[in-house]
Amino acid sequence: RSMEGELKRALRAREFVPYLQPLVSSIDGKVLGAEVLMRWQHPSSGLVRPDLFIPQAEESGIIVPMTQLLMQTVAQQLSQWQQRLPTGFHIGFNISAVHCRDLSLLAECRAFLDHFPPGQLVLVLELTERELLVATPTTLALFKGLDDMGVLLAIDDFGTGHSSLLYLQQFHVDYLKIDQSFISKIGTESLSEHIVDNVIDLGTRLGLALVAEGVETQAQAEYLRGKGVDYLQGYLFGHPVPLRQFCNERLPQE
Ligand code: G
Ligand code: G
Ligand code: G
Ligand code: MN
Ligand code: NA
Repeated sequence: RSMEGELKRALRAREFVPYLQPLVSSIDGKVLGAEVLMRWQHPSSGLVRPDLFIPQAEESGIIVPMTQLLMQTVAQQLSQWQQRLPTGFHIGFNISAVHCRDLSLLAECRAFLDHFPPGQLVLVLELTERELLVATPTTLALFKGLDDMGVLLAIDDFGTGHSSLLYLQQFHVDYLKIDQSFISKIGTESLSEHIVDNVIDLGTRLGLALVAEGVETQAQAEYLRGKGVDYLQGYLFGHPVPLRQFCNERLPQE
């Protein structure tokens, strides 16, 4: 069977499952939200990491129904934890550029938010800086509609691409997620360590909230807090785990 056929089979069999990784405040370490990371629970190969199937899913366009199903699954499962979800809890999904070619995301985000009382959840869409969107009437209408709905937009892998101020304004960007390749240089006392300062300075000058990804050490966390980075994510605070485990272990007790 072709990879595309195998992905279609897996989609029908609902083998793509949500893992959640916490997003914490750099000030007090409080869990403010989570990023949803897709995993493939393959019947014979076990758990497959996304870098092994997301690129092919994007090429064939199957990533769109895969993401739609992931959003539905997360909405259904998470709504069962409503009593323990703090008000304003952030839930982030990774969205591929192919998903932004029409306006379907508007209805999908609306359906997601409809599972929760107004204001309880903040929906965040993460778009990678590696594949920047072109400003067309459709993409501008899409992101205007999302903005009107209160959906936040984050630029993922920030620092690896080349988003301009105009780009960030046109698409109503709210957050920049600093790529983990920069975070890993903190504390190495190398020339490349200083690149992270430039990325933070750029983000700060753009007036956007900053999230650091891939934080693995206390030294990195302290450095980032000192530089005014508000949100941290990484193995130091928690690995991506199945949704139910995340809710059991990381949501505040009633
Ligand atoms: O979860 P992990 O660390 O293995 O993620 C590897 C890559 O796969 C990251 O670039 C991440 O953004 C991407 N990824 C994970 N889940 C999704 C998803 O649901 N949709 C898309 N488009 N990318 C995802
Ligand atoms: O591209 P995106 O940022 O969506 O992907 C996040 C990826 O980084 C996921 O594959 C996730 O499992 C991984 N990740 C998350 N935290 C850490 C970390 O602290 N260290 C490393 N090496 N990878 C991480
Ligand atoms: O076990 P794990 O690698 O996910 O833990 C990483 C960090 O997250 C550790 O600093 C640990 O103290 C913290 N942590 C683990 N579980 C919880 C939890 O249920 N609540 C909080 N607040 N922190 C936790
Ligand atoms: Mn991401
Ligand atoms: Na990233």
